[in-house]
Amino acid sequence: MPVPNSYIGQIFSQLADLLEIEGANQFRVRAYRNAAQIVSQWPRSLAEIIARGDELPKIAGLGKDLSGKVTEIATTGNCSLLQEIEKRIPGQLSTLLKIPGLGPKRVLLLRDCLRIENLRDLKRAAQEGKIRELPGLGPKIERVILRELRKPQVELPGSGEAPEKRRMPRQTAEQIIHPLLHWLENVLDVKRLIVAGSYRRGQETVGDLDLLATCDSPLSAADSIMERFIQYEEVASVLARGRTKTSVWLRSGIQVDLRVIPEESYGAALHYFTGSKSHNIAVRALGVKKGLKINEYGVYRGSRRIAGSTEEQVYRAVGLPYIEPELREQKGEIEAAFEDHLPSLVTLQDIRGDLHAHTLATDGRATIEELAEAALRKGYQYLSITDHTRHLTVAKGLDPGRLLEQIRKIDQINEKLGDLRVLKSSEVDILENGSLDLPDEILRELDITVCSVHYKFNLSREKQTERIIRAMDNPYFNILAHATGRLIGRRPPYEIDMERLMLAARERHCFFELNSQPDRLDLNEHHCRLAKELGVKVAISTDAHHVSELEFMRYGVTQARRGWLEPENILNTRSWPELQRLLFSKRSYSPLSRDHPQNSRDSLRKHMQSGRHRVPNSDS
Ligand code: DGT
Ligand code: CA
Ligand code: CA
Ligand code: ZN
Repeated sequence: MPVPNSYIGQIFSQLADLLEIEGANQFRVRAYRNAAQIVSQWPRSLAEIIARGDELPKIAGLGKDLSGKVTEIATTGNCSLLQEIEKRIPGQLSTLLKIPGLGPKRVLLLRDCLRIENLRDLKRAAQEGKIRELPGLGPKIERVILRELRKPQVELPGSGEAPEKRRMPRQTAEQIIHPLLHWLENVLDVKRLIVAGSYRRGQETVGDLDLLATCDSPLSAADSIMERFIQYEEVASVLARGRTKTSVWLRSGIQVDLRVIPEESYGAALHYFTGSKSHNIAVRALGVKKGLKINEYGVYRGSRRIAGSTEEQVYRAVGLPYIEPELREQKGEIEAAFEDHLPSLVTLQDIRGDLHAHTLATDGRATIEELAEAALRKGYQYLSITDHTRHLTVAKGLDPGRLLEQIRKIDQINEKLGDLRVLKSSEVDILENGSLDLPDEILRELDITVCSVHYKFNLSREKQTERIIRAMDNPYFNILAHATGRLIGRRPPYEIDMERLMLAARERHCFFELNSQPDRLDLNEHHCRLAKELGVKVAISTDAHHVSELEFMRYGVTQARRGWLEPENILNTRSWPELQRLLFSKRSYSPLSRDHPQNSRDSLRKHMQSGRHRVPNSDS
């Protein structure tokens, strides 16, 4: 059996860790880390391509050297470079990497400060309470280490076990399902084709894909559609084949279940296979109370079928209005439906602009003009250019001089552009002490800011929360970008007290970003609901690094819908003048006003006199 992409990815990620431990060039380390990510999420099996004797597709981020390694791993199951480095690295240092929370930097710290070279040393040091004393570690990581070491030993990848059944990011699932739908569309007599399951509910990751096809009774097209399904070139194996249900395993490592149902059962089947299971159970229970039986074929009173061709009918039969798929998680939606309090969820059409995008000036791959033209084509009213600031050197972050240059350029572009306003903005680094990475004199020139944490992820919950609140005190802080720093499947969120942060944001007239990058999607759905409950507005932003990534807005909107958000809760459903009014309210807030009302009045007076738009920073 060919090695799965995830296996190749794991080897790359091991290589990155070991190279980092060895002190290799950081660009080389990053190249392997990127490659690990790219390869793991690549929708087609690379080993299969190689086994067929085909050439590997051109994959951005995978140069000649890395492609060579992919071929080596795919054909031999091994990587000679990995074996070499493992030999070079003394003792069992690399085994320490298996402990969650221990990356290369910490492993080196443990070695240099406590002479820890293997799991036994690690355990002893943790038991003796020595690890908590190291800078950046602490009692929590010590507890994690002890807990991990009590578990039966974690296996390194490549020890021959079956590829684990992992949940797939939504974007990857999307890339896989579209060509398959296209392939199936051509079957004669198929009326409808739709993806149900967690995918339709908008979950950020999916376990498997559930496809529904309808045709006229008595399922005239069932045989031909199943036949075409198993002939799809990406099918690696057929798990089960029946007339109405067939399951296959695709080369990309995901299972697809296809069900064929009669057209008149469309609504009942769609409802049934969209789930969630717990939502369905609750709906069926309501049916039972009314003497109804609900299954995937319809709603029945005794043997008489009373509904089932649309989902609306199914809900109506149990006395409910239609419930959007994103809400069907048995998390209050049924109660809300009964009380007629279902949210009117935000849609892509409600979005008026994008408040986070990067250009060639830092780590983006588009010019301001290209992004602006694309935003204009989308019918947006505004687009923020938010390049990084100087602290983020890996992204060529802008210093005040370069930012001023960009500001002037945006002014010129705005004179030429008709209906779109390019907003002067910045993704300002929040420094470790909570100050912002640009002086107020520069921040003052911007229309809006997004601020974010890009380093020191490992601060305690308390410290991280304080750090961000301190940053929000700055009068030019508008939106907290990617609030948890997580990368789905790769990096856990950093520790913060979300409720406290949101309360602080509300008090300071700050906002939260829902980052639409498909591997970020923070805020998660629970955070979105919390924001709504606490009255904190959310900006759905793409954080685009390329023109095509402006399309990521749909992932953000889906996530917002899962979080019950309505247009009213979203910042960028506003027109620019409305948005400006919301930003304006930040002015009336000064951190000093809490402790020193006099100071605050003074600064406000000064502000009025100077005719400035915003209150000068208290410490400037
Ligand atoms: P996933 O695939 O793990 O991301 O999550 P789902 O929700 O797509 O789950 P899946 O694929 O097992 O099933 C799809 C839907 O079909 C599920 O949401 C509800 C329905 N379903 C599947 N099996 C059963 C079952 O045994 N009983 C009931 N009531 N519903 C089921
Ligand atoms: Ca599923
Ligand atoms: Ca399934
Ligand atoms: Zn960022």
